[in-house]
This record gives sequence, structure tokens and C-alpha cells, in this order.
Amino acid sequence: VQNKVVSSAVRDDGPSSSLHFKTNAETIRENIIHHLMSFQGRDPERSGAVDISKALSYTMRDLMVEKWIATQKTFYAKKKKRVYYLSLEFLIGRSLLNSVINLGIMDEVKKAVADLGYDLSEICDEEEDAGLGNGGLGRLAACFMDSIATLKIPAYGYGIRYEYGLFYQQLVDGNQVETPDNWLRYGTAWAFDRRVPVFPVKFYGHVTTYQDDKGNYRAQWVNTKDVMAMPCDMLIPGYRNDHVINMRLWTARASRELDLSYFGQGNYIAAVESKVSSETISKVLYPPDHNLAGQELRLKQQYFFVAATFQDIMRRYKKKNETFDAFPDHVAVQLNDTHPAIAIPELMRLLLDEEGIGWEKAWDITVRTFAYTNHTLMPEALERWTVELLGKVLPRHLQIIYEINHRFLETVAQKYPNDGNKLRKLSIIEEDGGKKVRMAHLAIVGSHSVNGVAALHTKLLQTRLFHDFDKFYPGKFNSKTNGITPRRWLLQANPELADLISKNLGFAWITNLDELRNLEAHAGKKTFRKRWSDIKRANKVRLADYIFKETQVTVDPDSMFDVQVKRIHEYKRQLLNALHLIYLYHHILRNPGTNVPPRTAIFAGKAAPSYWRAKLIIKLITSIAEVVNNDPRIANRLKVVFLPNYNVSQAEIIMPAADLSEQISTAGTEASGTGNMKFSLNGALTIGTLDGANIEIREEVGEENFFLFGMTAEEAEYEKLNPSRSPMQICEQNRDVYNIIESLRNGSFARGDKALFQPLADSLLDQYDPYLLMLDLESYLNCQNKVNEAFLDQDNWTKMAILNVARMGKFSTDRTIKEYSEEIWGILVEEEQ
Ligand code: IMP
Ligand code: B1N
Repeated sequence: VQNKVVSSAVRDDGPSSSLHFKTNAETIRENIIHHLMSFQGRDPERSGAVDISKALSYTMRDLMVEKWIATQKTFYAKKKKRVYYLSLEFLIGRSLLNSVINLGIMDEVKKAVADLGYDLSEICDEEEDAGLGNGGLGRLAACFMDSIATLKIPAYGYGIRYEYGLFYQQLVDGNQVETPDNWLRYGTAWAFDRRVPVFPVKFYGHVTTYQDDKGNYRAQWVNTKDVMAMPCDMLIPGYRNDHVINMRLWTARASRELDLSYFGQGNYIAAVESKVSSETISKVLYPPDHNLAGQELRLKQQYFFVAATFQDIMRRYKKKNETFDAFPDHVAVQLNDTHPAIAIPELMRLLLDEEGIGWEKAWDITVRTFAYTNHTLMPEALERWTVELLGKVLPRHLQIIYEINHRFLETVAQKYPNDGNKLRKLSIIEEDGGKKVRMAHLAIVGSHSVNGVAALHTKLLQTRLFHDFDKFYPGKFNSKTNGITPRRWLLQANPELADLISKNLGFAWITNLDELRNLEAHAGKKTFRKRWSDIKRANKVRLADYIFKETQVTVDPDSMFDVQVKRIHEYKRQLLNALHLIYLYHHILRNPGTNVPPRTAIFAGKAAPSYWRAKLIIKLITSIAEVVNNDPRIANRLKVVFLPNYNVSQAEIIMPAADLSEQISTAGTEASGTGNMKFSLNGALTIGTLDGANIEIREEVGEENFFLFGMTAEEAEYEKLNPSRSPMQICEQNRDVYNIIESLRNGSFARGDKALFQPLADSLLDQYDPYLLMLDLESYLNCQNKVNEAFLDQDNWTKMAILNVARMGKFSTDRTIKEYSEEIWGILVEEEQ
């Protein structure tokens, strides 16, 4: 792949200043050679791209370490309030090109690498993705880190250094097959394993009480099994501002290298087994998104990283403070969904049991410290731990949760006397069907802020899912629309377009995305549009080459690149997209003279390994591809491609090459979406529903530059309760629709196997289909017709694309992070001098 690298899009006002290391091409080259020899034992004359890639990464890290130390010192010097962003996922992707860009030494690095006989893009392609996340939630955390560093906010990311990230997806006979993502196989240059500070984390055991020296009874958690948490830091450079922050990712280590008590019993193997079992905690990322593993190991992962993180927070706080009164003035903790919500009882435990602070004061500190971000409305994704499991793994926390709930329900009872139903609905403990702890309720009660990730999502949290809480805590709920970092998603991924923009607008847009608005004035210029569409075409050629390399399918760069890339999930409705492709296939066969523009439908995304229906949807798409791509009557007017192993670096190739972005979830199901923003920022037009951030994107880019279809969230809700038409009726009334469904039943796409896709046909015709595919299908097909017509006028399409990009300023994570900072964390963002 030609991963072309930014050149003049990066300001040419020289390298950003460095302290110890000089950053000219010559010294960078010397450093690469030094790393090749001293750390890798390689002969520079016989080194390959892999070796150079690693040596260059170490060279970049050296540059960042100094800036990181200086940055940390400013935090101490200015006694700043610190933010801790707790997330079980950080989907970083690659770091080399990003660090070169953010350090502002592109030209020097390119020259250094060229002097060694290599092209920088080739070197960058050697890097493994750090895939420590499932999808949007994890990638958002990574974009946040970039903006936090760029805005110089005193913050840290905290998470787990999984040994295996999200599984590697292969397609075997069109079916998804998962293999382990062994990203650390050859080591990574970016992660610093540290020997200090190492913290013990307790599990199991039981709780006793004792009288402390003031005569107070205190709980003590004893007889625990301990695991050690070892820090591993990854550095995150801000964009050309000499500011470098870190993510601290914890690795599990046995509490003793080998448990000596086993040796006493002469049991060496048991000693090793016990070590291995402790270390499994940080072994692997759980792959289901929007669904619960419910497993003990997942709970242990959550507590493991939370407990280690809080010991680190306390250590740092205690360096400068004697008491805990000022804790919330110095520490803000943002919970990325409920995955780290066990932090709430953990902070209570530390304050009560370790510091001997009374309940009321400890609770006040806790609530003022925490803020919680909700990322989904899907009921099956709301975390609930059985009381049995929580009590076994974390007995003290269960006690504290019960006490929190008891006191909370008392305040509820005061406000709503004699309303048992209210108590049941709000309780942190779910009573029916085996007691469970509702982590979302715990997070709401234990935080001063609860935010949704787009306007509609927040409104639905307030009116549906957490309606009673919103009434009970007026003002606690707030909205923070997601964003993406323009550094990675435009400057890095689309260097040619970034270059064109910078040549016309200057460089301010890179850190102030609203500046893109000035592109509007250029949309009317023919020469500008020509340049624009040439760049889009070049990006499409690059993707076409990549598609050929990965799938051996040839696609036409002049066809419409119609793209849906995201996790495979019923609510995201990849199936709806597939139904349209079947329609198009039938349409072309029946009307060989039709003037629909040639289309290449591109899919990518992973299905959770145990989500058989999502896997069947992958099989359907690959099966449609097999039929359509090989049907000579279609004559290349429709191609279907499923790219295996969607990840961040693949997204960086796909986004710049898309013409049409498919954002077609059932209204009211996608909390925000962020892929939608990446496409639009790279000049794709969206076909989408009024869901998540689509609504705000459409508001910004203008309804005339957005292909809207389908029901609203309100209509969808209403239809579920009072269906206006049954899927069966729709099928009977519309010949095209009937033919689509029929082709799923008659084996047309299954080499004659009538049973294979029957479950999909059945779900479509089920009158209780929660995702309402049939009810939106006609509207979708009509809208796709409008897309076809619009695409025939290429010049106008380009105009619309330019206006999309020009109006995407709102969706920078710089704006999102400023809002979190000022409205939740209480930290004013310094304007750049
Ligand atoms: P931590 O905040 O203790 O994790 O330390 C992170 C980095 O901040 C250290 O490696 C030091 O470079 C710096 N640092 C730590 N403590 C202090 C301090 O008290 N004053 C100034 N800088 C410090
Ligand atoms: O978070 C993204 C949003 O843009 C998406 O709309 C939303 O679907 C996504 C359990 C999740 N919500 N919930 C998850 C991930 C892993 C897991 O184990 C749930 N992911 C989202 C960013 O706000």
C-alpha cells in the first residue's frame, strides 16, 4: 500500500524545539543506526524495513521522553488539577507516523530514512496496530488522548496492557475465523515497562472488623489472593506543542515470582500454575461489544486496573497533600462507560478503611471526584454483576455497594414516600431473577456528572433509560457530542487533501477545525473542484490496490465507493445494506440498459465470536459478493467486497477513498457513531438515519448535502408498540421487496442451500423485529436511487463533498475535550498564546 506521507501539509517553520536531542536529519539517522546496533544487534548495512521501523520508533520515543518529563514537571510546578481517564479500551492503532507528525519533524525524518535507502511510508507500514479496543468506544479514548495532549490538559489515560488485543479476523470460505492478535510478539517500541510503582491488588478473602486507635470500628479485607500490577507507559505527544502525556496500562504479575509456600510442599508445578493464573488477568481483551461476558475474569480485569490506578492516584496526591479535603479539587476521574465503575466503591473503601474517614465525608469526596460517560442504550450492554460473583471476588465492595444503596434509597423514599415501585426502579440492586448489581445505577449515584455522547442519545437517556434518575438528580445529566482527532483522521490519513486545504487556508485548521469553514468559498471554483476530485480518485486507486492485494477482487476506481465499515451488529443493519445490493443486482439483471452508476460496495468489520447471527450476516455479504462479482451479465457494474480484519490502520486507507458513507442504524440505537465523522471529514456523503451524531452532522453540513431516510427514533419506538404494517404486508405489496426476501429463501446466494440464510429471512419477516429493517427498507431503496442520480452529476457531487468537509469543524475531539474540561472537570483550557 502506498501510505503516502504528509509533506508540506505540515508547517515548514522548522522542527519543534527539542531539549537534549537535536532533530535534524543527520542526528535522526545517527540515532536510528545507534538503536539498530546497540539495541537490536543489527548491521545497519544489512537491516531491513522492519529493523529500521523499530529503530526509528525508539528514536521518536527518545525525543518524547524528554518532553514527557518536562510536561510532568509543569503539572507539579503549577499544582494543577489532574484528570484520570479510566477506560478498559484504548484503540490506538499505529503510533510511528502519528508521532513524527505531532513532533513536527516530518521532513527531517523522511530525509534520514531516505538516506538509509527507504521510503517513510514503507517503514511506517511495518508497525503492528495496538488494537486494545473493540470499536468506537476504544477509538474515542485514543482520540481523546491526542486532543488532551494537544490542549495541554494535565491528564492521564489508565487501562490494561492486554497481551492480546482484539482478535485477528480471517475469512475462510466467506466465514469469519478468529485468531489471536499477538501484537507484542516482536515487542513494541512504544510501551515502557516500568519496575516502579508496582502495586498489589487483592481478590477474594473476607471482611473482618477491628477497633482502631481512636476506638472506631473499621473493616479489614483479609485472607485475600493478591496479584501485582506493573505499569507500562505509552507516551502521547500533543500536536507540535512540546507537550507529552502518558497512558499507564497495567500488566498483571504474580505477587511473588513463584509462591514459596508451594516449594515447602515440594510442589514446583503448582507454584508455576499459580503464577500463570495470576498473570491471565491482563492476557486478553474481551471481544463482545454491547453484550456481556458476565465472566469472573472480566470482573477481575475491571477491578485489577481500577485498584492499581487508585493506588497510583493516591500516591501522587499524597506527595503534596496531608488530608483528603481537597481531593476533588485536585483529582477528576472520568469513567469510560461502567467498565471501571467499581472505582466508586473502591475509592470509598480506601477513604473508609485505609484512611479512617467517616462515611458522609468519604461519600462527598467520592461523588465530587467521579463523572460517568454512558455509551449505549442497548439493554443487553448494561453491566450487571450477580451479587454472588461480586461478593465472592470483592466481598468488601459488595458491603459498600449495599450501604451506598441503602442510604440512596432512603433519600429516594423521602422524595417519593410510599412508592415501592420507584425504589425498585432506582435501586442499585436488581431484585427479580437472582440479585444483581446494576453498574449503571451505581455509576449515576456515585458521580456528579452523567453524560451521553450525542444530543439524541442524551435526550433518550433522560427520557427513557434513566428517566427516573434525571428527575431525581436535576442537572446531573449532560451531553458531550463525540468527535475525532483531525490530526490522525485528516492530516495523517489523507495527506493530499490536507495539503490542498493547507495551501488554500493555511495551517490553523489542524488545531482549530472550525477554520475549515473557509473552504466554502472554494467550493464554487472549478479548478479547486478538479484538484479535489483528482485527490479523491488517487485515494480510491490506493484503496483499489489494497482491495486487490487483500481479496484478489478488481474494483473500478471510477465506480461509486459505497462503504459500511464498523462492528457487525444487527442494530447497525449491515443486512439492510445487503438487501439493497440484492435489489441492485436484480435491477441490473432485469434492466441491462439502466443508467445506474457503477458501484463498489465495501464492507469491513468484526463480529463478536459468539454472535452467530452477526457471523451469518458476514457470510451473506461474502456470498452476495461471490455471485455478483462473477456474474458476467453484471459486467462490473456492481462489485461487493468484504475486507478482512478491519482495524485502525485499515480505516486510515478506507476513509479517504469513500464516496458514500453508510450510517443506517435503526433510529434510537446508535449512541453516537464516530465513523460517520471520519467519512464526512474526508469528503464522503452520508446516507443515514436520524440517529446518534448523524443528526448533528446533518444539521452542520445542511440537509441538501445529506441523504436522509427512515423513521425517527420516536416513530421507531411507536412502531414497535403499534405496528402500522407487518413485514409480511410490505413483502406482499412490493414486488422488489418480495424478490429480495425470496432470494434469501431459495438459495440463490447459497449455492442452492435453502436453509443457510433462512434465519435472516425469518428475522426480517418477524413482526417483532426490534431493528425494523422491513419498515425502513422502501425508504432506504428510494434514497439509494437519489444517491445514484446525484452521483451521475460528478461535479455537483464534489461540491457537496467540499461543503461536508467545510462544515465538520464541530466534530473535532478538541471541541469535545474542551467541553469535558470546562463543564465536567473544572479545568479551564488555556488558549494558545
Ligand atoms: P509521577 O507523577 O510520580 O508518576 O511522576 C511522573 C514524573 O513526574 C516523574 O518521572 C518526574 O519526572 C516528575 N515528578 C514526579 N514527582 C515530581 C515532583 O514532586 N515535582 C516535579 N516533578 C515530579
Ligand atoms: O461507543 C462509541 C459510540 O460512538 C457508539 O455509538 C457506541 O456504540 C460505542 C461494551 C461497548 N457503546 N458501548 C460500547 C464497547 C465494549 C463493551 O464491552 C460496550 N461501545 C459503544 C463512542 O461513544
